Amino acid sequence: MKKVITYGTFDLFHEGHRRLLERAKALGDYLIVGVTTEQYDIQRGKMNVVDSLMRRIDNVRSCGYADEIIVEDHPSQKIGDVQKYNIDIFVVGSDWRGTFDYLKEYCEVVYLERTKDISSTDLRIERNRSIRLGIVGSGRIAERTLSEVKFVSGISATSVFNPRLSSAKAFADRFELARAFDKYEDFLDNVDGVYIASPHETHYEYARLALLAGKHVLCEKPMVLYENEARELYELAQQTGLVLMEAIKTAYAPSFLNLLATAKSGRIGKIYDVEATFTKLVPSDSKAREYSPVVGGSFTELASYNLLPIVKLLGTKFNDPRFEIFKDNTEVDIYTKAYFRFEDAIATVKTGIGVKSEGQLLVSGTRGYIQVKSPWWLTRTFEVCYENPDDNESFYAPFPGYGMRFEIADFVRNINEPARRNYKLTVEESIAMARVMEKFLQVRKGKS
Ligand code: C2G
Repeated sequence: MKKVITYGTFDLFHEGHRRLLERAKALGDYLIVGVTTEQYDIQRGKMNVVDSLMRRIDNVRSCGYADEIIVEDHPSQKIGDVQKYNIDIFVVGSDWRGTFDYLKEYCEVVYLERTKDISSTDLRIERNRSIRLGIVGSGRIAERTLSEVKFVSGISATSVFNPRLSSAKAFADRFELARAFDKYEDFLDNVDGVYIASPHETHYEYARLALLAGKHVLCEKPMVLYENEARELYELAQQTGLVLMEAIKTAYAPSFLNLLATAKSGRIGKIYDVEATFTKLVPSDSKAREYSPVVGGSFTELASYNLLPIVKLLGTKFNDPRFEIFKDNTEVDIYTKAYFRFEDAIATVKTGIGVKSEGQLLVSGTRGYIQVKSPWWLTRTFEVCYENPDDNESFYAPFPGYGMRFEIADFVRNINEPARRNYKLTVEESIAMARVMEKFLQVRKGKS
């Protein structure tokens, strides 16, 4: 008898799950399905699981392919199960290709092509339909975000748009997306929400058209470069009852949220200073996005991150920022320092694509300071330091993968619960960031 095993969360049981189990069963005579526990899903960074373990087991059972159902509750369980149950074939979807090759020592490992379009005609499954996410742009950031989508339940990337059809098609093939488009309207017709990761200057138009077509929008930072554009988009989202979120991943990460709560709780006293640095050396190249003449440069590329802790901790009521801009031989800034004066506090942003510095975040208060070492924007640990170093405290929270799964999870929750407020990055804060970008571009232009 040929024994097959497969594992999964099987949340919001859908056509992709059913087809996977059907094909897994067809590979042998006896199918064992491992269903993950809540605790294990939390541990492995799976977000937004909706159904209880019992319900997920019931759904797997009622689809009729499993001969036996077991529970998976820790990372190293698979090797043990393969041995214990005398397994011949381990099966999983192709979104995990390569990950489980270590099992080849114990059994055959088969990656079955994942189902690209999970819409189903089965009524019971249809009720649980996932949000169909369309990807705008097919560069590196889109790739990274895509690799995170599979960790969020209730959403599935199905389509990609690129004005160059060949690029869209190559991307769809590589990431097993159902459809590739070069016509934006057709693309919008096929999705429920879009993730915009195209060049900065195109965000506004893509976001506007998506909202007008009734689609939710998650837009890479900087969402827009002009204050009135930000206002217009948020008004449009409000009028249409759609979700519009600026994708600054740090804003949604547990450790960063913990840092904000710690700083706001008065632990370091009254905050007088926030200093945020982000530098990323990029070789000078006129073809690189970072050096694109009008909207490239270190500040537009990186400052959204730095502005985040400033607006979160000190608010949005600052005087016009003062910029020190260094251009070297390029059209754009390779290093910028920006000063923000609040009524009784100051903040500094340092960004560099041609100058390297320690990428730290430092929040100074009357009783102590909070320090997050580089790379602070991928916040994992932070330290609260006092006059007496013996009193210092360390905090930690995981930041799995590339970290986009938190913002994607919030995007899904905000879509499913329309009354929910996006307190992690408010409309006002996002608009304030656009105001800063606009001011910066004005100043930089004036200087050229
Ligand atoms: N799947 C699929 N097509 C989809 C979605 C999922 O073929 N559109 C497959 C997955 O590749 C997996 C199974 O269905 O083989 C269950 O998917 P999930 O519930 O998302 O579970 P997953 O997180 O993939 O867990 O130990 C757990 C395993 O590592 C897999």
